[in-house]
This record gives sequence, structure tokens and C-alpha cells, in this order.
Amino acid sequence: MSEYEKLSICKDAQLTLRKAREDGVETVWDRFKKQEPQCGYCELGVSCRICVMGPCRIDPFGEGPQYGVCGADADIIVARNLARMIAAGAASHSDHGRDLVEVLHKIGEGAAPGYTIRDADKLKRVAAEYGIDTAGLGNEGIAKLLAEAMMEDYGMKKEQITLINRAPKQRIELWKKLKVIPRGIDRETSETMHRTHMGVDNEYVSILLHAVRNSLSDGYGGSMIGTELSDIIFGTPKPGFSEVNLGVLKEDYVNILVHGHSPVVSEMIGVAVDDKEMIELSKSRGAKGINLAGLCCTGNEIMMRKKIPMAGNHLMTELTMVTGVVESMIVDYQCIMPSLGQVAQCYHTKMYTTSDKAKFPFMEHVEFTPVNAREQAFRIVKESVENFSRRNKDKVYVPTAPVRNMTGFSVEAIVGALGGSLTPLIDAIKAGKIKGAVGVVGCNNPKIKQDSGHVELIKRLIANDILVLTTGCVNVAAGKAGLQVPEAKEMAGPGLKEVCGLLNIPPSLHLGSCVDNSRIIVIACALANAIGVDIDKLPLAGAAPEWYSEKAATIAFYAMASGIFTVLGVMPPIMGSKKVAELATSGLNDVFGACFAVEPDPVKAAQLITNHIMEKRKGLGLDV
Ligand code: BF8
Ligand code: SF4
Repeated sequence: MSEYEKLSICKDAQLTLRKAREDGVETVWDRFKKQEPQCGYCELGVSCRICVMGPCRIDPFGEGPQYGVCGADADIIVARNLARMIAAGAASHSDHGRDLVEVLHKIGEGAAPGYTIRDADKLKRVAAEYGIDTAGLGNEGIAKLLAEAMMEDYGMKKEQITLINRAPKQRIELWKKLKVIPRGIDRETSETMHRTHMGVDNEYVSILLHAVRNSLSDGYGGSMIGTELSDIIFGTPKPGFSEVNLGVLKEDYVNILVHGHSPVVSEMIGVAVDDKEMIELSKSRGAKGINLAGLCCTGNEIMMRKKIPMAGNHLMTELTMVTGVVESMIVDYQCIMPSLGQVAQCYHTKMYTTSDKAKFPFMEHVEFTPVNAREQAFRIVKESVENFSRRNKDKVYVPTAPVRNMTGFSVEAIVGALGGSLTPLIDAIKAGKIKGAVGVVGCNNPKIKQDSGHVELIKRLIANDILVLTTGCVNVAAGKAGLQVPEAKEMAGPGLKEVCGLLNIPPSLHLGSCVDNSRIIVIACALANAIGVDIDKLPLAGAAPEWYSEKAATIAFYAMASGIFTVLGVMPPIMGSKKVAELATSGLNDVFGACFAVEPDPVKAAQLITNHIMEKRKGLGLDV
């Protein structure tokens, strides 16, 4: 096995890693190595730098200090650190959602040239959930009122956020009893920061219950708003085909990459690259045209809706430039490694930042607002085209051919594929053709051989007749492995294979970006409501085999709080408190009907999940 084969299961990654070495480019894997051994206190979660009486750390062996300067013990420190992770994740998703609320509001005011309402039916459906009287109003009028109602979800006027009502009655009752119903999206994040300030909440269960409330403010709040408004503004995704891996970059085209999370930027870049004048300009500069490709979650957004191909997931972002054919990379926010600008210095790639809240070294800032986005998109695309002539032919290396990938499975598309309701899916579950469903979600992390956790887990689950729903960086892993095309049914168990064959769908479905985990939540709620049970009774599970980000921790928390057993492939920093670790891996079960497991081995994780699903089937009186 070559040294590169130890780092990633993907051919395109292995080959470009070798070239990166030749070109003298340092990658995330090199830097990871230099960080080893990583700090044991931090890994256990027992270091604290919340105030400047510290930093403090608790000795896990019980010989050194057991209290921080203020008197906080390991349980308090671990719980506070975890709660702050969840707050950061919730803030990230929800601030992204807020940007869409702003665009919707500007559309309502007629002040967002280039943006429009693409799914008016959904606009009306969601407005109805907010109790908005739409009679006599046009799309713009409804957009303005809906945006304003959502702004209230972010604030402190309400006793509970609106879309929490999508959860089954039993779950809402449970949350009320536990006092974890989110009241306002920003309020819960702000309260987490308050509670974890020195000298506020110092009872680990109390801290973690509020962390649950904070995570729900994301899952049923900021993220759900992000998904619904992206559908309303850019169109609700429909199934179709696209392509993945570095091979989507084309040697004879101007290649433009979008990276980050906000479709507000990437969709507008999509408009500019389709413009006739821009295409003509590219031809006059010797290219065959302009090729747009995505990275990470904004890539998922435009793949879901426009079938734009995806160049890679988190750990591939630096390597895209090593191909030498990327004229520009346009970033917005989240999961953008600060190293990218440095890597671009080794090639001709131009780097652009677009958000006031996300600036990076060695990148040019071109601020996007709902008002100027169209203009700015054209400016960047034009400059990217002009950059084609600066490409160094000796550095060009596109290592692989792309792989086909099916995408576009919004809830509406899934219901559509099933003929208008979830009943056929429920029947298939009852008949045991589909044993259950699992959301496999999240990132890459250099601690795990890239994509190995995702691919192995998905293969085993589908072989056990378990339907897989993917979001985020998992989509690229599954796509590259050929798991997200209808032909992949051959890798599924007999029951799932039959259902996929009938519907002509893959056994592993792409539901979108990380905010689109809210789609998985909506399906779980709808299934529970249709069957008349709470979510924790359903044969469902979640998995984040290669997670790295605070956002993933938040997602795991709201999935668990919804009643979905969740398996993590990377250990969260909680092992320094026996009590917190015990609560996370079993105690929560008594409260929420779900808890976490940590299992880095995907074979064992698949077994854990399959056992769990069989147990839930038994509970429902279904055949195992
Ligand atoms: O929000 S899966 S590495 S890109 S955090 Fe980031 Fe993780 Fe990818 Fe999307 Ni999600
Ligand atoms: Fe130390 Fe307490 Fe300050 Fe944390 S809050 S740094 S444990 S004194």
C-alpha cells in the first residue's frame, strides 16, 4: 500500500496527493501529522480556557488537580465545552438560514435583483404553517410576511419556534416536560454562552439539557428555515443525474469552483457562467466554455437543484487546485480551510471571498449582498475567464474520469417517487423489504482514512436492506463509490433491491447539504405521524462516521433529541467526565428514547445500527 493509499480510499485523492508532494504543497494530512500527538487534556474535554483565572485542566488520572481555579470539576468543564460546541454549530447553520431570510425579505420588497420565488406552492405551504393569511397576496407580499414571521423565530417574542410543530405530538409533549422546547433560535445559542460563562450553570445535566434545546433550535429552526427557504427561492430539488470526483474539472474549459454553504452565492455564480456573453468571452480566450463545479455543501446545494457536478468533499478542497486547471475558487463560509489561499499561491488559481463574515488570507474580497449579487457574480466570472491564459500547462493534471451520481431527493421528490404519499415506504418497511432507514451524514476528518468510514458503512447497511439517506460530505464519498446510482441496487439486499428496482432509485439517496439534515428530520416526523407513534419507536438511526465539525455535533444532538440513535465514528471530547460519557452513551436513552454510540470501525457500526433497527422492528411487532 502506498503512503497515499493509507490516507484516502479515493483514487483521485491518492494521485493528486502525490502531485501535491511533487509541487511542494502542504496539505491537511501533512499538518495533521505535525500536530501529533494532539493534546490529551483537550481530547478528553478536561481543559478549560473560559476565563483568565485559567487556563485550567483536570488530571484524568486523579493524581493532579481535580478542580479548575474557580472550582469547576471535570463534569462541569466537559459539559460546558460540549455545550459551547453545540452552540457554535447551531449558530453556524442558523446564521446561514438567516441569510436566506434576508434574501426572502428583500425579494418581498422587490430589492433583490436576480433572485425570485421558484417554488410558489412551497412558499404558500410554509406561510400557512406560520399562520399567514395569504388571501389576495402575490408571491412578493407573502415572501415579506413569511420572512418577518421567521425573523420572530430568531428572536424572543415567541414561546416556541414555529416549525417545531412538525414533530409528533408525543415528542413535543416530552420536550415540554423536559423544558427543552426552543423558544427562539438566537436566544438558545445566546443562553448557552451565558450559562457556560464562569459562575452560571454548574450542574452538568442542566447544562446538557439546555444544549439539547439549543440543538433543537437549529434542527427545527435555523437549519429547517435554511432548507425551506432555499427550496422556495432556488427551487425544490427533483431527481436527476450529475457527476462527482476531480474528473469533473475539464482541461479545455475555464474551471470555476464554488465552496462553502450558501446557495445565495453559488446559485448566482451559476447564472453568470450560463450567460452567453461570458461563454463567448471564454471561447475568445481559447477555452471551450466555462465549467462550474461545487465543493462541500454549497456544491450539494447546486448539485441537488441544477445537477452541477461536484469536485470533492472536505479533504479534497486543497487538492482541487493541485490539478492546475482551476481558474478560480469562490468561497462563502464554513468548512473553508484557511490554508486554501496559500495553496492557490502555488498555482494560477484566483481566490475570492464573498461574505463580510468570512475573510481569508491570500483571497480577494468581493462582497455579495442580495442587492449586488448578480453584478458581483458577473465580475468574478469575467475575471476567472481572463485568468485562463495564466494557466501553466506543465502543472495540469486531471487524474481520473468522473463517476455518475443521482441527486435531488428532497422530501417532495421522495414522496413524488412513491406516488404521492409515504404509504408505499411504510408498507415496504412493514413487509420487511426495507428493514429501516439511516441518515449517514457529516464530514471528512484526517483522523480517518478519507471516505472509508462512509463507504464501508453504507455498503453494509444497504446489504442489510436498510435504506440510506446521505447529506453533506458523505454524498461525495458515496457517489465516488458508485452507491448513488440506480444500478447500485445490485449491492443491496433482496428486499431493498426490489424496491429500488421498482422506483428506479439508488439504495443510498442524496438529500442535500448539512442544513438539509432537516429533510431527514421532516421524513422521520412524517413517518412517525403516519404510523401514529413517536420517532424513537421507528426503525431509524443516524451515523456520522468521519465528522469533524461543531455543526456535526449539533446535528447529532438534535437527531438524538428527536429519538434517533446516532453512531459517531470519531470520539467527541467528553471522555474526561465519566458522568457525561455515561449520560451520552446510555443515560439519554431513558430520557429521549435514544442515545449515542462511538464506533470508529464501520463494520461494527453497521452491526450496531442493524441490531438497533431490528430491535425497533420487534418493538413495533414487525418481522425481523
Ligand atoms: O456542513 S459535512 S465538512 S461541508 S460540516 Fe463541512 Fe462537514 Fe462537509 Fe457542509 Ni457539514
Ligand atoms: Fe479555570 Fe474555571 Fe476559568 Fe475555566 S472557568 S478557566 S476552570 S477558572
